[in-house]
Amino acid sequence: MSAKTMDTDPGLERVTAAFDEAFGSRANGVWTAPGRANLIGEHTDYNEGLVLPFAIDLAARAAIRTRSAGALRLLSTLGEGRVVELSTHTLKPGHAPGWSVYPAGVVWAFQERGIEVPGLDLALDSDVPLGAGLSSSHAIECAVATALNELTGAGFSAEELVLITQRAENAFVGAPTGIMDQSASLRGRSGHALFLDCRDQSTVLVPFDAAAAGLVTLVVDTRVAHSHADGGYADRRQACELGAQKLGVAALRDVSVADLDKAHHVLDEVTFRRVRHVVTENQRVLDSAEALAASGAAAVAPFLDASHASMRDDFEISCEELDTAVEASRDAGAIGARMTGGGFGGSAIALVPIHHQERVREAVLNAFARRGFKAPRLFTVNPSDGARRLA
Ligand code: GAF
Repeated sequence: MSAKTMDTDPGLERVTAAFDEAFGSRANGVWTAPGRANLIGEHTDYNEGLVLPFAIDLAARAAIRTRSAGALRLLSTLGEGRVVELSTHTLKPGHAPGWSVYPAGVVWAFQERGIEVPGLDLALDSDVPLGAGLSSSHAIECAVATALNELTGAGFSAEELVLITQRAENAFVGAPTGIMDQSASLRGRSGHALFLDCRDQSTVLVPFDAAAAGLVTLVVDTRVAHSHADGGYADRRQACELGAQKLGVAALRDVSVADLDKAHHVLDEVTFRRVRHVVTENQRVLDSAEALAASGAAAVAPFLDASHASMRDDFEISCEELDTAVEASRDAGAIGARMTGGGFGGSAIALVPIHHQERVREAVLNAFARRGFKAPRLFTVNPSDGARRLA
């Protein structure tokens, strides 16, 4: 591995050292995949709608060496230092413990696609905060999928890898998620947000340069842990499916803002509000992508605020900590803010003028302290490249 790559990714040294120590030899290679922040377009992906996420400069890494037998030996620097031993021959949903469900799920999903996966020694490391709504699980899955794609010679396209990692997440991990997170992690590009049509996986890379607009993208990790395998996410997905069925469409993607009046008479009050969120959110994604392309990062700010209100009031997936993060940052000078990701905890993002950054950070910390919430973690993120081989 070159000195240059070692310099540019501090996690590389960590993961190779962990690998060497656990397995007593060198890895064949190290692959990385980033977490994501979603600029806008929440709970639209599984409704075949539109999203505008970006890959962030926090990532997972997988150091891997192939073995001839079917043994999977898995280590995570975030675990208790214990190597989890599984077999490629007997993998099945529900049988991989703790964090090992993510790499094992990807191996399983490759096998399901007819790819023979050899035995593997695999060490994981990540600096994507866990359970913070920044897609730490997909970062691991996408790093492992990118590695297996090369090591097995499978040669899947990015679009196929998206579906394979979604299958791992849905059927092996047990979280009924859509395709946004892995698309951002696999297909993101430095300096850009990824406009993705989740119906056909077509994409447009839209330049997203906060600094050029005098802004930073501040993340407020509320440290309220969430899991998409919990009931809330599945419940919202079901409400959307019910709405689509009652409205006689294949997916809520097919409902426009102009159709909402009619939908009001057909749906019960709660389902209507769930539907209204998705329909108006799709429109906000379109408007945001256009505004971003035409006028730069500051132009998306009003859509972030409207998106947060819709998630808080119509989709009901925010929580007091997320609302506090959004309100405090807006009051202290952020030009737009919203919760990001699946909700029920996790993180909010705020577009903050660089010169107000300290004031906003302080205001958020103070607001959390006043309300007796756990202190949030605050950091900035930048759009980064998607999954790739590091060394
Ligand atoms: C989670 C899921 F993984 C995504 O597929 C998406 O539905 C998101 O929540 C909500 O927009 O991150």
